[in-house]
Amino acid sequence: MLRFLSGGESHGQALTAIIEGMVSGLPLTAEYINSQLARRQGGYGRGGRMAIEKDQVDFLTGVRNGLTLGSPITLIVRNKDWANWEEVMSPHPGAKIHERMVTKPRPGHADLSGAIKYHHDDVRNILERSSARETAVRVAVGTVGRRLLEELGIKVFGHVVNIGGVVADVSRLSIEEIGQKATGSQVYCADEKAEAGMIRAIDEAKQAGDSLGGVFEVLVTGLPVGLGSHVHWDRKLDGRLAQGLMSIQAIKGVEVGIGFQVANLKGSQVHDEIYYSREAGFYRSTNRAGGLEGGMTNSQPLVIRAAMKPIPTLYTPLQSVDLATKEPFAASVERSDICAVPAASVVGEAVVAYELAAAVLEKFGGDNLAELQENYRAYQSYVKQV
Ligand code: EPS
Repeated sequence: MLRFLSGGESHGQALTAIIEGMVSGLPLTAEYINSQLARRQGGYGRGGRMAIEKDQVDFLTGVRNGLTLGSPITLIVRNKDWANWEEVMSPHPGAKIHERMVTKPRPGHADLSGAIKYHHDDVRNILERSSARETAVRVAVGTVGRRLLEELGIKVFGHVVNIGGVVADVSRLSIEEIGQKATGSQVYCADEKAEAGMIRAIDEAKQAGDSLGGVFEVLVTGLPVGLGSHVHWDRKLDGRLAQGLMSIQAIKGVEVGIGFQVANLKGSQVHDEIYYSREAGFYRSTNRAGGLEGGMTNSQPLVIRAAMKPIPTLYTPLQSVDLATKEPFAASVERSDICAVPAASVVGEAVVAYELAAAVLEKFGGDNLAELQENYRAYQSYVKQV
């Protein structure tokens, strides 16, 4: 069983994670993970914090000589901004907590519910952990999963399909073309015309002191049939993927395949008919299900989208009430991203890669990469002769 725990505050010393259950013998380097961390830091619309951070991972345990050991892998991503926060965020008694105390809960954040629930009169004790800064280490964790998937020929990538209502049209592009075009784009979008509109929308939102959300899509190719299972609710892969994506900060909805459109269409327009040929085996001519049927992969590309709300830390003040005085006020902000949908697409890839790696390890098992690959090959031979 693959599992992980993350720790860390946005302006604390570092973000950390421990991953347990990865096979031994998986080639893994910090450079490989760092390339994904850099993608997460990019994207048009980010704020001042990204000029401070240059996220780099270190392995504290579980990796030796470029290979996983099979033991828990401890990852650390240090916060450069810690240097400016050391006295305020110090773990030791005497920390200068009053210098940056927050009593004004921001609408749309965890601030108010968290402060009440955890008995804090300083909202900072909530916002430091609820911050999307945590996604840096989540990308590092997911990238370990991505590495495993690569060994089986499974490729995961994400692209932005909507920012603030500017919608990309990728209907004429192949999956490979979407990947290539999104990689060269400032907003990780494969449609150049929409990209220009998205950048304009971000500039306008910035001018107006506002923020923008959007939608990203994660695509996965090279999947075998039968990851996940129909037999019980907590083994259904669509459920696990949705939970992973919904747990990303600011994500408000998840769609698989044609998604919510299914509600408006007839059954004959929704389901992917089954065909067979000697060369291809069982195949489909459509992929409306987005590669998942009955909680399992069906060997078609996985297509999953997530909707992100506009970042609720706004330069335009929103009405709220001070926790200490109970006086109304209009929330103000010193620093914020305008739009983090491109970054979220990288986080989404990582989350999907992690869940798929967990499903791969569950299905094919083994303590070592070679053992897992052998099991995978045997399954592929079985599937070919069905
Ligand atoms: C975030 C607020 C901003 C973002 C941050 C997420 O940070 P700060 O409060 O330090 O300006 O930059 O994102 C990251 C630091 C990151 O690495 O993505 C929030 O409140 O969620």
